[in-house]
Amino acid sequence: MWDAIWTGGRLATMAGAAPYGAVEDGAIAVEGGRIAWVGPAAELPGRPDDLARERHDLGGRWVTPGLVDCHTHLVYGGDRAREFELRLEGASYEEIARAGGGIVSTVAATRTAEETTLFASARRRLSALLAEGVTTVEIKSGYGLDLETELKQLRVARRLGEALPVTVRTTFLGAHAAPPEYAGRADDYVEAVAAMMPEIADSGLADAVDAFCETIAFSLEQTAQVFEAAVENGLPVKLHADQLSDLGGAALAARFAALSADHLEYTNEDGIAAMAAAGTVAVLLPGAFYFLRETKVPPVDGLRAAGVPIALATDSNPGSAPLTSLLTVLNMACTLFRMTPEEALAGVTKNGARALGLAASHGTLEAGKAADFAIWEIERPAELAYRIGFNPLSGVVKAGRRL
Ligand code: DI6
Ligand code: FE
Repeated sequence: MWDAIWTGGRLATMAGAAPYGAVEDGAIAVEGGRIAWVGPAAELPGRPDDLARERHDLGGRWVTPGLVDCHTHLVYGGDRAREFELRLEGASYEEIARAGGGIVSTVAATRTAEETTLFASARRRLSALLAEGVTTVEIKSGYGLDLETELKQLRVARRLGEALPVTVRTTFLGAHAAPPEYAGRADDYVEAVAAMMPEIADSGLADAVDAFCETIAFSLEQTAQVFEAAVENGLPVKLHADQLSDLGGAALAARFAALSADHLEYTNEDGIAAMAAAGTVAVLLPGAFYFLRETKVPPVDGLRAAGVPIALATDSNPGSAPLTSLLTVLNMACTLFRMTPEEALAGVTKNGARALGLAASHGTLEAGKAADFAIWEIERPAELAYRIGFNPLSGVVKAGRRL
């Protein structure tokens, strides 16, 4: 006997050859938090009532894998609404960053914030994501820029995963910006970040290491130094690459077998080829593109042609993407980047999981994977990307448990 079975629904398994991996009149059985069986109800090995202790009728609704938001900066203090006003008066994101605003202002607010305050504000943002079917989220540090505050952010991220029904993967982003005490001494700060790595790894609070490789942040050489320290300490890497200029960040990420290279607006052909060869996932962040009014669209055709898996994420952060709606990201990816609704959904399921190193356990509806799925009141999966600001979620199952 399985723990529970869901029947009478349509499944977008995101696995197999059919569009969306669709199964009409499908069934999903769960056992011990995992999917025990999934497929057409007609192929079940018996009558549903005889197969499971609990039975649920999906009433013709669609089921997708639980959504994965594979790039967020959810834990931070303060807000940047004033900076938003300044940008509307004509200041650019780079100008504000150079003038000591931007990331550094959030760093000041995050350093002084109590852990309970950080937890409460991040919990509200995370809850907004979960209300749209997210069951796995990545959360970065990067607003502490000293060991103590980076660990504080990572602890809050871990605690969020314990308090809410969501799998949290954490990322150490010490190399997000040089903090004020290292102003004009980026090389020294990079050395300090590399020196934090053993303690970060020993803490068990970080699942990966990220850096911001950009003219206004860290160079290729500085990024490589951070990555070397990460690899020495057994942590996989990912990179904010080629967001505002073509520094060759994607190729550097690939050289370190990065899980993902993210943003990629300016990534060139060589970067794409290197990512394809290394199996590095492209994480596109249309929310930041929209909010910064970028005009350079990431090379979606080139990524597609090279067979690089494309994931999508909110990049939820106070400066460039104050956004807590992954469904909105699906629409933006189609409208702004000309991705298909099917590609967009794959970007927040199968490929999002892959970007977190969770391809074997998450991201598709397949036997053996985590029983994380979302149930939607829709007629066709494309609706998830088509509507704006409408939430058709009707239920979520996390690790086999109905929420
Ligand atoms: N790229 C981004 O878009 C965010 N960080 C990064 O490396 C912006 C973070 C911020 O402005 O607070
Ligand atoms: Fe980011």
